Amino acid sequence: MNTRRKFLTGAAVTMAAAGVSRHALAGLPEPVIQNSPNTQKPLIPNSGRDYNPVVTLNGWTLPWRMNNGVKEFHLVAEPVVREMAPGFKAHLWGYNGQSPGPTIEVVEGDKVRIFVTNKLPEHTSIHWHGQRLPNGMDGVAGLNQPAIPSGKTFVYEFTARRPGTFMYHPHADEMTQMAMGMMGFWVTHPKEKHPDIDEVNRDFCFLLNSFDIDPGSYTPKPATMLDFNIWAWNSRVFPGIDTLNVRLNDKVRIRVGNLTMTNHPIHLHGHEFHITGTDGGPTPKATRWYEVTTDVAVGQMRQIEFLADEEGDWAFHCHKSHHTMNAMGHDLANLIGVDHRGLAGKIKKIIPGYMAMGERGMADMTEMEMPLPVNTIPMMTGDGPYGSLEMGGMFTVLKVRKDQAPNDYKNSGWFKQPAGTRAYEWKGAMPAVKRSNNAGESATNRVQSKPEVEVQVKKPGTTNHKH
Ligand SMILES: [Cu+2]
Repeated sequence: MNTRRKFLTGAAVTMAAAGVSRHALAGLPEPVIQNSPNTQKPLIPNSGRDYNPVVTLNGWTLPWRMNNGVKEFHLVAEPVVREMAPGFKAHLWGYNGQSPGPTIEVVEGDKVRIFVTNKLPEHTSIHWHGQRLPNGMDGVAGLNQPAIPSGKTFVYEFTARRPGTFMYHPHADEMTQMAMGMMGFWVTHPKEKHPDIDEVNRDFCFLLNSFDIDPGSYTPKPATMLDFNIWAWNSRVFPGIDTLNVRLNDKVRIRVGNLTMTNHPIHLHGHEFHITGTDGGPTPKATRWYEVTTDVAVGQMRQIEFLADEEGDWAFHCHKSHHTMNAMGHDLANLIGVDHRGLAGKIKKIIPGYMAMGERGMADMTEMEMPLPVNTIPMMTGDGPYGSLEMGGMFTVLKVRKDQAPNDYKNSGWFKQPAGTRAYEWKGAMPAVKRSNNAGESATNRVQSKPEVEVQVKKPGTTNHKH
């Protein structure tokens, strides 16, 4: 556990007013607004019970005010401009200056009061996904409460009854408001040592989210149901997603919540992990087994833990390969194997600027000097020490380093692989190719007495079965 220290709010966090006056203490807490899309330092608690804080990937934790033993937070639902990657800004809806909203961190048993101010052009509400709370605090507009009208502030009050990882999001015009980026993370730390919750050295969290933003435009299309083109972690896309920087032999926890409209098999290289928690709470230890990929379904949270005992730069990504792409067109013709020679020149006479692509696969896309519309990033990008990674979207790197200091989250650059430990080119003689003459057959010989018939169809009614 950390020794108690002063608030570390990060340089980019600005208080809406300097300090809190005695008068203000009786009223609404000043909202804290975040201007930066960078991963902020963990927020060391300065009041209430102590805990080991989380690090929100490309995000931040909301500071609170203690008021007569109640932790008070102020969320402001509002339109925001979110930088999703350098060179690509999106006009989203979020909370307190960013999408997703800030992470809320409390301790099991904490009394919590959340003021929600609605600065959107339409009504909203907040549902506290996974929490045990009074029915009137569950946030389903129309069912549990009237929606929060534009311009009004509502107050949610409940006790954080069970430890775990939760999410928050509107439950009013959900399709629009979630498609616009309204969501956030909530972590309730255990109040004492819990048999199924281990202490870890690094505790990361982020949400999976997706958008449909046409290349060259800024605003997501809220009516899109499944055909999204931007696959993001905390409203960032690779190479805009920060790396997870850890020290060799750190025990690492990563909490991943899915508020997209499809599932994401999240895959870690170089290590095996346990699922130590879901949005239902910590998983009993006897139920855990090792995985390297875990599917996070829609509306689910999965919490993974592992020992980072292999030094290096390890890919960490969604295993749906079109989710590691940015702004991809959905109607590309299949050109693999098509010989364009001679054709491109002829087409160019009719369509100036025509470019043949895809006949050797899509990797050439990363080298193509194709003019992009403003506010658009290439489909597959991000350079590593050995060239383009040909990745976008839901991808980042786990960096395990011997010399990473215990509370340091800095990116230390590319891993220097020890000599003789990298894949290398074969430069010796190539043996002649031998072709198998029974390729595709089973390994054991078959005696074929009559010609094979692929399918035998019997029309209903013509069978001479006798039962
Ligand atoms: Cu995915």
